[in-house]
Amino acid sequence: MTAGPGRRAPALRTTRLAAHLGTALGIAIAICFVTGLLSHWIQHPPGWFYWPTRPAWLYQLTQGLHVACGVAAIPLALLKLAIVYPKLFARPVIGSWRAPVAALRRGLERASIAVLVVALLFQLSTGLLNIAQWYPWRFFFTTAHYATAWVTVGAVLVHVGVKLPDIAAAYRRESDTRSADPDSGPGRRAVLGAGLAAAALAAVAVGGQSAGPLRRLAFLAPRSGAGPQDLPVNRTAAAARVGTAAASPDFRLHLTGPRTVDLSLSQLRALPQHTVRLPIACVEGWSRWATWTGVRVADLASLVGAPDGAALRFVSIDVGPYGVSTLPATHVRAADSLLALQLNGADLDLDHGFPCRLIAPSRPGVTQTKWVRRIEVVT
Ligand SMILES: Nc1nc2c(c(=O)[nH]1)N[C@H]1C(S)=C(S)[C@@H](COP(=O)(O)O)O[C@H]1N2
Ligand SMILES: [Mo]
Repeated sequence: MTAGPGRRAPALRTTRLAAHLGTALGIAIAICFVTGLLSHWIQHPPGWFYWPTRPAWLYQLTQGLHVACGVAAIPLALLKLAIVYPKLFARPVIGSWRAPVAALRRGLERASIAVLVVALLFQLSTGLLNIAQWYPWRFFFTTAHYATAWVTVGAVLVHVGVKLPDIAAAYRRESDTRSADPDSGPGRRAVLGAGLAAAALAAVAVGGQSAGPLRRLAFLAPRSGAGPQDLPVNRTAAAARVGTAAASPDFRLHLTGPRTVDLSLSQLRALPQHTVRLPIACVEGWSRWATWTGVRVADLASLVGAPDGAALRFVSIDVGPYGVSTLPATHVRAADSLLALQLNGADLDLDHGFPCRLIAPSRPGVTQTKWVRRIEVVT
């Protein structure tokens, strides 16, 4: 700090506060990054990737954390920006060539902050718009959100690396002066406390939609819980333009693999039926448990002679972006992966995928394909 002795305490306070807010923000960003990567890999699995079927709520947890920490990061990021704001415009921009190491460090610091601020604000705002279900850019969102995540994390690492001495000093000075400097506490603690409280409130207000008992507190959540059969609907049959085809009495489910089988709805109903409790856990953060009844995916796989390690591709009547999903072999074999015909004790509502839809444990909602028309063995 370059401030004179008289201004030393406030400057210190600011540095400490920035360090504490930065730590909280860093933790939130780290959780967002890891959970986001998981969600990305589940939907676009690299060859080495393995995602378990147990516990059934695993994806509900990771994605709930993703959304809650992302939302909590918004007040933390704004507060941190407000505190360090004057520094962003400090002169000289980089420094003198006479002290090249210091200038390099400063240049790196400023560049990483510029990238970090832009990338983080982009991540938080697009993420928020997405959970508010305003996405004029469906594809652009996932691709851009994923790519920018790497940029953000890279900028955080550079930023923390460059700032490490300051961060360490801020924490060290705090333990040195905690008792000797009683005045420096309350202001900083009040701001930090307010920031964390705002973060927690934001997380519960929006992210609480993922957690059973907290759902009632999720007053900012875009999901009211409305929808037929006590389950929200992301895309209705009308929006997907599948109503007529899905409700047609001529409906046939086509199974292709080593053997090819066509099944009518009554033939599907005549197969052994199983009932499971599984959640729909949407990538946008909302989730809801329900009781599903239908045919085991594993039974359908055997019906067409699928080999043991085969994945299955579920193709919907809906030709939109979420009309196809590939179920990995681990989930094909899981006893609670169903081609569901019923939801909460009644035939699926048209909006929930009548006549049949996929429901599997520990998977993103977006992969739980509705209005399934064809199941292919992937070789
Ligand atoms: N064919 C098809 N299946 C789909 C979708 C879709 O748009 N089309 N939306 C998915 C998404 S994003 C979610 S969260 C779940 C929601 O299921 P629900 O509408 O029955 O609650 O369905 C998934 N299955
Ligand atoms: Mo979803």
